Amino acid sequence: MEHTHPTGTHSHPETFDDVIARGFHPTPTPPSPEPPHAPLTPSGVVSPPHAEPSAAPVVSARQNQSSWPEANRVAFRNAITSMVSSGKYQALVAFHMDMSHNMHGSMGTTGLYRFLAWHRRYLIEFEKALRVADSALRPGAAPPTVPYWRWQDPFPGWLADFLPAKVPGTATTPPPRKNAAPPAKATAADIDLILHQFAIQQTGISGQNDYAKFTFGLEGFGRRPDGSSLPGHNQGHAWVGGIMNNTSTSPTDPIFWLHHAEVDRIWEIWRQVHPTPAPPLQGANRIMDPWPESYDQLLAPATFGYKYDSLAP
Ligand SMILES: [Cu+2]
Repeated sequence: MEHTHPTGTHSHPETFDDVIARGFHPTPTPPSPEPPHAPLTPSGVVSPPHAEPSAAPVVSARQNQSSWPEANRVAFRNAITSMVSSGKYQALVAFHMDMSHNMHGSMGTTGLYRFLAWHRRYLIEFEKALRVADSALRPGAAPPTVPYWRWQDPFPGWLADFLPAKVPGTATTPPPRKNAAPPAKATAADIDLILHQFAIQQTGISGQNDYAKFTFGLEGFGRRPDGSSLPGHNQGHAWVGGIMNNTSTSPTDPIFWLHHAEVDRIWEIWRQVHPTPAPPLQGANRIMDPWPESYDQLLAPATFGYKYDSLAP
């Protein structure tokens, strides 16, 4: 079956409900292309990608949205509203609409393997833009981070009705959120299964390793021991509904960033215990385009200025 990945302006956009119904289908591993755009120094030596300032970055803790003070919530909303006004927000959404980045398991095996690192790098890009917008509004204030939304918690009430960006390609306001099953979103017991019983997952990939089994469950393709669907990331998108259910334009909803911060945090919780398993990505597939960092370079959040205030599920 041909899988299509229509854009948000398509009359039948692919939804996360569609992805959940279709399930994961492994695809043959493509040949290993050379990494594109390898920056060369005059001596021909590959330079470190994405040269950072030599000073160590300030490392800020991403926090649980439910315990965020009102001042942070106001600052976060104001910064996003400012990014929408400047067009920066829509430019960020456009990265996710470019399916050539191959960053979801709905696209096949390579997408499954790229899902976590690609979205980590995407959140870093968002957080940088958030800091720029906030520093213009609140000069000298502590740099904001993206908070995380634990899936077992209710939808963050402080983001209710906050949908400042229009649907890409149209001038329309996004449809309202559903914030209800079906599908159910993950419970604490489901997150425990994702973290601790990942070994039961059957990806269908030959030679699947622990990384494949873990990310398969976290992205939302997994099964509980009783055979029922194990809710993860995909189900969170579909549960929120509205534009969050659109596989292409979902970052239009600001909850996207908090939802993916939780994906990233759960990955980090798992990775502390399982530091070795890695996706068998080769060549350019290991580079999280359109950014220059490889999978391996994205394994140290502090390098990118963040950590989590808690690694408790
Ligand atoms: Cu997502």
